[in-house]
Amino acid sequence: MNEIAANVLKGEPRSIARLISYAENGDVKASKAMKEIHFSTGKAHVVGITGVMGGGKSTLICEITREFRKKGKKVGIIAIDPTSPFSGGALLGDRVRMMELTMDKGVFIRSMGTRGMLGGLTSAVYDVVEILDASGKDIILIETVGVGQAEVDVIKIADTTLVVLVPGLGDSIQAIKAGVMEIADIFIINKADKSGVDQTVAEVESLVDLECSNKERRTPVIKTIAKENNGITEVINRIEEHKKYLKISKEFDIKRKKRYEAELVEIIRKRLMNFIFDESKFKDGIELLIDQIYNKEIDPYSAADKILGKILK
Ligand SMILES: Nc1nc2c(ncn2[C@@H]2O[C@H](COP(=O)(O)OP(=O)(O)OP(=O)(O)O)[C@@H](O)[C@H]2O)c(=O)[nH]1
Ligand SMILES: [Mg+2]
Repeated sequence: MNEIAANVLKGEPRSIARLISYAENGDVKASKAMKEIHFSTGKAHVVGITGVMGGGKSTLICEITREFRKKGKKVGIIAIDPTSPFSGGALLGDRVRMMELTMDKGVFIRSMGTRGMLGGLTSAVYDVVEILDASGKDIILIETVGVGQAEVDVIKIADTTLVVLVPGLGDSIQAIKAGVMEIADIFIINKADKSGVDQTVAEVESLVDLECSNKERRTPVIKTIAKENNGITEVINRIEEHKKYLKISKEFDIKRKKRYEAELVEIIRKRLMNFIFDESKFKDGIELLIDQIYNKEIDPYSAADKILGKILK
């Protein structure tokens, strides 16, 4: 077996970090190792955490991690495009607690940017999930920031999606409008120490009533004060309840297959794009075709046929 793959399977942190970097850079060393580790994956439960900016997602992740660690579970954390890891707050909210997690060998934390992507999650996230899974993590927590495509994309990867809202009409309505209603497996109303929390809970509950009236499972709405570790046990219980529900209802298989579908499409897309734009013989051809399109010597569709014809021949 490939050395880096073998070390990842042993859970060796430096090899995990190195393989992730290879994957992010599209290094051939990554695909070699990725091919081998796949057969040791599938055990980790993947939890996506999304929702309003500054809602306490990182603080929640920190507390959820601490709770799972008490149960002896190993945790992988992926923070996608953290807004201000070094200025505003630490990557995981509270600096002291974040430090504590960084020192813990049972926790692996990685932050990733979304740069270079046409919206949505960076394709390397699929690789990172596979790597952390293969390395023996029981739970993988993925935080996405802001409202947009990344939020919606995270459900293609996550088995369970947590949507974090905070007291205040504006925020909750805004998040729900953004199509968050359908992606939530669990709603969390964090900052329950703030005024208006009961009203927000009632609003979300009534939206859940509408959405789930003809569904097998009703999306739970949980109040938390992440900063004070309040309500976290309930969050853990609900994640475990949802995991059981997925297994019983067979939704688990559907979700996992969707994830592999998205991953496969992404790998093919990336390879095709590299093939077309990076190979020098093709690149010249493309520049020539662009000139021809510009000069009205050829139309874009016929130019695309020419390029694809070279690949599909
Ligand atoms: N009052 C109150 N503040 C909280 C609570 N949980 C987190 N915070 C604070 O809210 C701020 C934002 O917390 P983060 O955990 O960084 O929130 P986030 O959602 O990860 O933020 P972004 O990643 O920037 O979108 C921090 O100052 C936290 O200390 C809570 O339950 N109550
Ligand atoms: Mg955060």
